[in-house]
This record gives sequence, C-alpha cells and structure tokens, in this order.
Amino acid sequence: MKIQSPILAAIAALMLTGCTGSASEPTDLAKNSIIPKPVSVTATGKSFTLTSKSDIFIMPGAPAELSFIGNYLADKLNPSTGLGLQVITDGRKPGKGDILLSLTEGDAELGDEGYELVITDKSLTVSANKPAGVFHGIQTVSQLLPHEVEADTLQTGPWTISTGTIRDYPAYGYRGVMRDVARHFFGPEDIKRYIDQLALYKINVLHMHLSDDQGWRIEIKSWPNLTAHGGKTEVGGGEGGFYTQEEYSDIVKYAADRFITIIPEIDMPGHTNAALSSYPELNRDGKAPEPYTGINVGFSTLDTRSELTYKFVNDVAGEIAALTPGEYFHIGGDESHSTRIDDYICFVNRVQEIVGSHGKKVIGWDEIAHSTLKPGAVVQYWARAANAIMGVSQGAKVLMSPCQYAYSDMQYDTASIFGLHWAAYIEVDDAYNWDPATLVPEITRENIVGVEAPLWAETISTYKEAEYLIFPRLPGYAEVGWTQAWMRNWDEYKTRLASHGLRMQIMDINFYRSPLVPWELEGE
Ligand code: IFG
Repeated sequence: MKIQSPILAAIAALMLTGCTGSASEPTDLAKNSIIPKPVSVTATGKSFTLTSKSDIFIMPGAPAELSFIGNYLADKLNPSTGLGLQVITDGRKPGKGDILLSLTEGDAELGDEGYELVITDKSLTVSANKPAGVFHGIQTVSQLLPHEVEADTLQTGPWTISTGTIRDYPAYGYRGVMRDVARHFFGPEDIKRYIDQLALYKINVLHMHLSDDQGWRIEIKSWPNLTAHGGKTEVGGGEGGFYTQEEYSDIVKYAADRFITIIPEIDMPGHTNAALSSYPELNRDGKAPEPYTGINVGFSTLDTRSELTYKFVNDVAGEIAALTPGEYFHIGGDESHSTRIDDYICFVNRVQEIVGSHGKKVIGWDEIAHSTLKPGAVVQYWARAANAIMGVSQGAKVLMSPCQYAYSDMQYDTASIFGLHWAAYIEVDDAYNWDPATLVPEITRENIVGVEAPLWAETISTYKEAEYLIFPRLPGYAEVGWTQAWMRNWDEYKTRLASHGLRMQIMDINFYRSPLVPWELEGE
C-alpha cells in the first residue's frame, strides 16, 4: 500500500497496532525471551496494553498470599510504568486492560508451582492451583513486558504484551542455589536482594552455608561464643559478622513470602574450626585453635567420641530448626579428612537421629552416603558420583550440584577476576549444557529431587563480586531446573539470555559479559 500523506501513514500505523502500541509492537507471543522457557505458548496475534485505567484484581476470599502477590506486582510495575496500578479485592469485576490473579481447582497438569497465563486484547489472567504458581506466573508477565519495566524510574512504554496462552510448570520441584556466608559474610540486605533476584527466575530454594572453618554466622543462644568469637572474622581477616536469630527469621519470612524455602546448613564434623575456636571444651585436647582466615579445607573435626559434641549438635540443630519452617536441615558432612571414617559414619548416623528428633529431614554433601541414611535423606552430589550412587542404592534421593557444571564459584575462564578453577572453568554455555537426569547413568530422573548451584565465597567479599559469578549463569541453572531437557538448546537459549542482558543492565546487576552471548546492551 503506497501512502503519500504523513497523516494517512499515522492513521495506517494506528490501525495496524489497534490504536495503542507502536507499529513495531510484537504481536507474536511465541517470539518471547522468557527464562525459564515455558512448557507451552499459544499465540493469538493481538496485543494487550496496560494503561492508567488498569488495576490488579483478586477475587474476594482468595488467600492472603494473593494480595501479597498483587502488591508485589504493583510495586514492581508502578515505578517504571507510572500507571498507578491498584490491587482490587472488593469483589468488583475486572474490565478492559485489567489483570486478574486467581486460584483454580484441580488443574492437575500445573501441579503446585505451575500457572496458566491467558492474555486477550481485553484482559490478562494468571491462574494456578496454589499461590506459588500465581507468583511464578507474574514473573512471566514481567518478562513479557518491555525490559524497561525493570527500571525503578519512570519509563515511556507503551506497556504492551502479545496475546495468547501460556501453560507452564517445572520439571523439578527443587530448583536451588547455595550462598556460602561463612568464608565471607553477606548481611541480611544482601541476602534479601539476592532472594528478589532468585524470584525473577522461579528459583525456589536458598541453601545458606552458615558455618565453616572461617566463621559461624547464626546466633545460637545456648552457645553464645559461636558468634561472639566465631563470627568475628572471615577469609582474609575481615570483620566477619553473623545473623541474630531475629535477622535469620526475617530472612526466612522474606524468602517464604516469595515462595523460596531457606535450608540452613551447619557443616560437620569437618569445616568446624570456627566452633572449635569458640569453645575449648569441644576440642579433644581441650585447647581452642586460633580463628582461621585462610582457604584450606579438611583440617578440622568435631570430637566425634565426646558426648558434649552431641549435646552441642542437638542444641544447635534444635535452635535453628525452631526458626526454620522448611522440611530440610543440611548437616554438611563434606571433606572430613581429619575424621576417621568409622568415627565419621558413627557421627553422621547420630546426627541424622538428632536432626530427625527436631522434625527435619537431612540433606548432606555426597560423603554422607557412607553412613546409614535415614528415610527421606537427600545426598547432594557435588564431587564423587560413587557416593551419590551409594546413596541411591540406600534409597536416598539426589540433589544434583555437579562441581564441574553447577559450582558458581568456578571462574568463567582463565581471565576471570574472581572464582576458583579446581573443578573446571565454567563458561555460560557449560553451566547450561548439562542434563541432571543423564549426567550420571546410575542416577536417573526418579532418583533426583532437583538441582542446586552453590556459590562458595573464598574469593568474593562484596555483593557486586558475587553478582559477577552468579550472573549470567543463574538464569541457565533456573532453566536446567524448570524446563525439560529435550526443550533446551544452547543456540536458542543464548538469544533469550541476550535479551535479559538489558534487564540485568537496568537492574544494575554486575553480570559477566560472556563473549558467547550475543548481548543487546545499551551504551556498551
Ligand atoms: N569444596 C568445599 C567447599 C568450598 C569449595 C570451593 C564442597 C562441598 C570446594 N566443599 O564443595 O567448602 O571450599 O570451590
């Protein structure tokens, strides 16, 4: 069609886009950059636009979590869109341009974490069996909006989404990361910022490594010196720090509000110099070692033959379990090179009983498979497949954290400014190109609870340094946990990840600009 007059051209453009977005507005929902990749997307070729008349509707009688989610979405969208979205719970019906969050009954395919997103040119509805599914659905909504939505300052819009239906649910129920706050301490605000970043990618577990040789990071009221002394330093001799029980509980709630479960880890019998340095009586020779600020491992052990040690473990596990609604307590168990194997086995067997007595299931690094695992125990495969296979032979489930793919503290390459490389150099494609269900033939899909990407903190001491190692590998780990392996392909994924570069840039995330990703960045 040849148009002479600019007025006619403008009218034609408006007709093309339904009188709202620009002519270039995408109208194909299937052309999205959602991470993790959703199960199914059906496009219907029109556009839905949020306007200043839009609001977020929740039907009366919905659980309080839905109001939290509605406000979470409004707080996310309002600063950048300026639309002043309100959360409406008074029974008024949603109209044109409104968002509806709702719970459905018995959409079995969606499970507890899945959602259905139905977008027409008049409305956008997120529905799920459980609030967690609705929360995951709004992350997808945010990712369908222009990347400027991630800004915390007013942007121009238009705030348009292509129409269609998305049905989505996770491959694995456990999609986690681990933060080592013992080698270097990261305060509550750092952890909460991290939790909000995890929510963007539908991660649902944060495992906190709360104790090690270099530091004890959680207040234990019956053993106050653990933090008064053991929390006072860190790798390199810095001031360390610790969470009071109030701060820990606040982190647990902050995470739970975002449908993320905290799993606390007290690493034992090895990796215990901070505890041993805090209480002479915990040491076999009655002498407390000096605080340790190096990065060696395997030199420390609790006195596995002393009854005081088991009182200590019971007190610690009891206090932390009482603050932790999640079903798991992580007992560590790795690198106990200074513990005789028969003493180690006896210790792990007793600690499993203690943890069970406080109503928690045990997770431990793969070495715990040498013990007699209690029902429900989970073996976290990190270094030795033979240990994990031993766990499977005892009927235990496996949490996949293979160090050569999932260790976020590994350098990307020899030029990486932070990280280690004892396991491997892990570029962004290496972090993505693995299938938990086929990595170890003897560990099959039904043995696996999920995946977790640990970030050890020997070489990082600030939030920005941590972000450099975490991003952009984290979205890939999230997809490994959420999306079926047969749907995943690096060459397709890297183009979606590239568009997330703009989002990470706007959120001021200090991500590594891997040369393997065709980034679309502003001003770089
Ligand atoms: N292995 C140790 C960690 C940490 C890590 C650094 C495990 C289970 C090497 N144990 O990984 O404490 O030092 O990459």
